[in-house]
Amino acid sequence: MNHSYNPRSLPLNELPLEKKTDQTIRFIHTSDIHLGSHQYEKSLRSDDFIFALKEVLQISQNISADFILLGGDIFNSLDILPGKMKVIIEILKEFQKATKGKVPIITIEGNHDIRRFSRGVKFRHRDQSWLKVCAKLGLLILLDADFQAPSEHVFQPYDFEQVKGGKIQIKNVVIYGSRYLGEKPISALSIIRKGIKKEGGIYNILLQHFGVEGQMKNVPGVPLEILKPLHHRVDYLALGHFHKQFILDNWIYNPGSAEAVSSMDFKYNRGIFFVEISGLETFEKKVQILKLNNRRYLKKFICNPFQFKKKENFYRYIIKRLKMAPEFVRITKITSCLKSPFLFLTIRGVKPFLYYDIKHREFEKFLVQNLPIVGAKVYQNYDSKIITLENYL
Ligand SMILES: [Mn+2]
Repeated sequence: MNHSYNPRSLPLNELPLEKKTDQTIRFIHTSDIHLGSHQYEKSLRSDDFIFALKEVLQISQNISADFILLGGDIFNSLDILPGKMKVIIEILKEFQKATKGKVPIITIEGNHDIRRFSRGVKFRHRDQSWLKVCAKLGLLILLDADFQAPSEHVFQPYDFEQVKGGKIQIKNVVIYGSRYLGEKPISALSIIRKGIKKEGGIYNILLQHFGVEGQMKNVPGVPLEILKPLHHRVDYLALGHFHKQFILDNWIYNPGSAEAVSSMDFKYNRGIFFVEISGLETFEKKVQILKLNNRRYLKKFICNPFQFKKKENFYRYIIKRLKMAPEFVRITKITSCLKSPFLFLTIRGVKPFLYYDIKHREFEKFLVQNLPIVGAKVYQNYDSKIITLENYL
């Protein structure tokens, strides 16, 4: 299934600087930035997501992109701290200024962008999102389709005055997009297909927020067979939703999350796509995978030598052992290091006393307080049958 997957990635300093011809279109395709993630737990970590956005914009500027595609889940939820939102708006404004408004950012709403998240309070979705606010401010183009309309009107050209529309043409590329339609939007996909016009000399991109079945274990997605009829009208299917990267049959592209949103994400192949389309009729496509400068992570394994009588002693022993690790000795010397890592810790050896059950949350918090790390995930592997990090990597 993954036969067309090309895992080569390009170091950012080797990006092309040559001038492109008038017939070449360049764009960046990224997704799932999850701005606002982890904001309450650790401010430093929440800035990682903003940094990822900034980096995407910087790269787009460096390669003289014609546009940027964001495949949804740009925000983690409707909850975001005002201070963070202010920074995001400033970054988008600065980008617009630096590129003289000539590099539109085109996006759609993912499931997270419209997620109700006010804890404990029943909140009815009122058709609001931060993406809508950004679109109203003229900072990005938010596409959506009208599924009630007859097929020729499902995708209306984007109207900048009304801040509304389902498609936009940039040079000889037409980008179609709609909001999140559920995990398996089978019937909506047939409406979408009929709404897309296939014209000679036009390269069609469809921007969607869903996954493909089989690409992530136990995560529902659209069967590949259902997508195949779309290929007659869509040259490049730009996806978001699955945080793991995949490329299928040389036309379905999912970049994966821009920064690791959960601890699982650290293990996935992720990045952004740098796409070049050249030739007015032939549309030769070149796709390169770029890796963003994401938060680093460290894997450590500690063998517990004996049954400590007190939990505190066990905790202290683990910290002492970790502090001796060369990586931490180095990091401690560079204080307030922005790139302090995320720690994956597996503890093996002698099982601690049953009466002090190690609570992962509490232990992880303790590790963060006592080490130069930004977050931690603990695995206990006293019994070899337990699945640990090693089984995944
Ligand atoms: Mn997501």
